[in-house]
Amino acid sequence: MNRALTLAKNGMGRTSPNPMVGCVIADSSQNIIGEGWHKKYGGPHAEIEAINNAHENNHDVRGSTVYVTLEPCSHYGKTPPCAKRLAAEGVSRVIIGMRDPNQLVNGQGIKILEDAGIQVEFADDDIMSQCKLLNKGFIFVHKYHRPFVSLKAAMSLDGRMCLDNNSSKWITGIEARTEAHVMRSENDAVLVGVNTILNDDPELTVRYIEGVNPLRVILDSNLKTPPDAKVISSDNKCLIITSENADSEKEKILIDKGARVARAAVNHNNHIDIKSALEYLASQGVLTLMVEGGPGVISSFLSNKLADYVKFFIAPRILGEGKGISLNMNFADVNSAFMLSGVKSRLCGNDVIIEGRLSCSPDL
Ligand code: AOF
Ligand code: ZN
Repeated sequence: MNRALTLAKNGMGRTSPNPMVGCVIADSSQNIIGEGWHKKYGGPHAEIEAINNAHENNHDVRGSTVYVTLEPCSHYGKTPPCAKRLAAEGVSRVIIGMRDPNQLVNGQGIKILEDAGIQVEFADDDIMSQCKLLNKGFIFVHKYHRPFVSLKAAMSLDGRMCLDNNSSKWITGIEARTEAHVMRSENDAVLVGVNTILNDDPELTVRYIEGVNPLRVILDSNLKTPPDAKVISSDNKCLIITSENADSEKEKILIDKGARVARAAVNHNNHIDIKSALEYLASQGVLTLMVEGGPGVISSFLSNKLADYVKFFIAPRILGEGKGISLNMNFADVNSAFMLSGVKSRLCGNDVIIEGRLSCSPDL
């Protein structure tokens, strides 16, 4: 199962809106005779890749044990059902990392296998939680109809994200920038507010490491994004979410420059409604979202309790007045305030990274 998980991760950035899946086939002496993973959206599923790999090496999979990180599928989608193929191949045992939350499958893959006389078992709890964590976005979209949201923010020791004049570029050191690029490559989309575009003119791409560029999303209710902003390019991966009544002339200019523009509901402050934006992103195949915005955007995800994970970079600086995360929230006591679980912390250059799962996030 560990090997199957490692293989699954090879699909990072290429499988959404489908899951990352890995599969290992072992003979009766527990020798690996085939392995595969889901390489890209629309392509063969992991189980089929592993069966083909075994056949290419002249191995017979009859009587074998199949280790797969996700319940084999039961439906005719872009490809025929893997559970039926496994039954037809005559495998004896299937060990599954997690049940498929997709309603098209959800238990029916297991039923096909069992009806064919195949022994089906679930992996242990530790493996199961690793499988769920790997496909947290896939689970969230199927269970909660929104992406899994990770907040990334850089701040000073006194909790400031920028100065009073909004200047915030490079609070943290160069090492932290590489970390942010790793995080971008692990998410389907990265989101900022228009103020970050106006203040910093970021590219929001993966450059310091090798990895797939995420969709770049800007919350911009009045279409203030400058048409020559670096974030817009002709790769069809820049999406501006604006309000119903935003100026259609401005929209046309941005579309001509290569941006996609979508309309979403706004709240009483004329800010894009976070829940509507997330539902729209899920409908566009975004399973995992990294929020890299300034204080306003980070605050609104937190105060709407629509954030699941935080990774905060704390720089050894004191910025004084300026802007920090302001929540407009009051907790009655410290214990009822947001908590992180599974906390990890480490030094990154001269900055400290603290990350963990937020207590307001629903179960995987
Ligand atoms: C994958 N890769 O390795 C497995 C999947 O649209 P389709 O036909 O490719 O089916 C996608 C669904 O199949 C997906 O949502 C999930 O429920 C199931 N299993 N999908 O893309 C795989 N095993
Ligand atoms: Zn399948």
